Amino acid sequence: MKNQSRIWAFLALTALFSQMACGPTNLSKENIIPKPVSTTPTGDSFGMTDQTNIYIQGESAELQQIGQFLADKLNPSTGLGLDVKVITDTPTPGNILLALSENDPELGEEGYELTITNEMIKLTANKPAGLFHGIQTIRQLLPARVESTSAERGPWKIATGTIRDYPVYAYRGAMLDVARHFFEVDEVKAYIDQLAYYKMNVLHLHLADDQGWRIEIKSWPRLTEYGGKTEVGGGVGGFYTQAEYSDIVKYAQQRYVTIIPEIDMPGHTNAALASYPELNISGKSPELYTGIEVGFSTLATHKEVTYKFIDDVIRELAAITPGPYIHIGGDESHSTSIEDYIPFVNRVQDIVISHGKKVLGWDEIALTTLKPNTVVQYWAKAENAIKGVEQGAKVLMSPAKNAYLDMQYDSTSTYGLHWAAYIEVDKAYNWDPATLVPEIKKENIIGIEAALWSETISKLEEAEYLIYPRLPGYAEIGWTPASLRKWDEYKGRLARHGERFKAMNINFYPSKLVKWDKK
Ligand code: IFG
Repeated sequence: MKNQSRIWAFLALTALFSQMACGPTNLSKENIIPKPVSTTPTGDSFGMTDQTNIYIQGESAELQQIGQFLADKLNPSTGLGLDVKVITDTPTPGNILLALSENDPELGEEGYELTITNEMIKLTANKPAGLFHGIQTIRQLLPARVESTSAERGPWKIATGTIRDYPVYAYRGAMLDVARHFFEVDEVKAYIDQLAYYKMNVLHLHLADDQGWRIEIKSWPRLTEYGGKTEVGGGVGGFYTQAEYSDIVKYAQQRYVTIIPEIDMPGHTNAALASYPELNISGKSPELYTGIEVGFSTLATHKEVTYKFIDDVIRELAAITPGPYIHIGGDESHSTSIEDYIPFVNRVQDIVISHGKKVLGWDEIALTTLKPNTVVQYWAKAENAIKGVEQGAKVLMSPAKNAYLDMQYDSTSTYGLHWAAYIEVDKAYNWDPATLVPEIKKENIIGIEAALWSETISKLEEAEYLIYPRLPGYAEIGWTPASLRKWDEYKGRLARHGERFKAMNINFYPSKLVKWDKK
């Protein structure tokens, strides 16, 4: 008997070492999030060495930048010194090739095809955005320690096969409320990096609210000089100069993330009202506000100066926002009568459109006459979103009971609120935007957005406790067909991302619903 067990032990160790030596060989056993549309393993592995380089087909500066992004992510941990080189024909074995394909309609604007043999990694896409998303898959196929910014031991091998992948929804976003508590430029950039890692492509910045105005408007300087100087709890607040905002926009663009700025109105405007008396119905400014009540403020919707103000704000914001949308808020306008709210929102839509942008607004705006390209962001009242559908508007799905990242996991959560629901990581994943509200069909939906309000958090580390581990699930809901999404299978992949969160210094909530330490 003893010999028998010795033989089994020997065989097990041989298998283990051969697995480590020749690397992973089953591409369909990897833990990619979002789950790719199709994966075909070929049972071998590819190893990066210090001879490996990244080749781009053609002189494109954009491909160069994408190649350099990959090199910058892999070199610190692997120490392989990957260079980016231009090539006109097929590179020699042992390398990575990025190339735009002639035409692969199934992949669309953001899809990619990743073909891995034991000699080469070849990534192709119709557009650079697709290559950029494919880069994230390559990163996730490598061991979690590849995400470390310090030297890690190899080998650096990935399983061979082919992945063909493309998203269900075009809009896969997150919202960060920088008004209740201000977040520094570097914190916003770190979040953008994380969104890109999970193939999300929109960051909606909630730039103004009762507690603070966070974006410099040169024609109304007191908005930030005075209206930006505090936050919930009475802290020092802060704001982005237009140069800093443009820096964030550029950083996001390089990661194929679109910035959507929000100026919430006519409610949620105490910071503006405190800065300029003329914007108030009474002509008098309220004090700066550092609490967390909502619904008590309104712009003076009957005064012409209000629309001059809005036109100036939207003009300056549109000029530094390359993305197609400006979000006008429109939520919780409890101090604005509906008779005043409707013409106000109608007029604000015209102002945004006059500056070449499309309108996004919280679901209450569906009570007004929506312009052709206006999008309704469903957060609280399905009946509002349905009114939007009835007007022919697209819906952005952010149902508070499923997609509000500031909801506590359970009653013991250190941060967050629970007015909408407690949202554990399974509830955050177990819903389908296309069937949640029967009257809102897939064709009415532009995409999904997970919203993080910052009443109870004031820095990225605290935000990450609420963002993770739920964000990857929202990324998968936005990217992967619902037919491929099953919580019991997903939670196994998510568990393996715990090591990735750690390697990226992400302060995640270790939900008990996930076996984080199972090897
Ligand atoms: N609702 C408010 C937010 C924020 C949120 C906190 C929307 C659209 C509750 N409006 O969500 O300003 O206070 O969970």
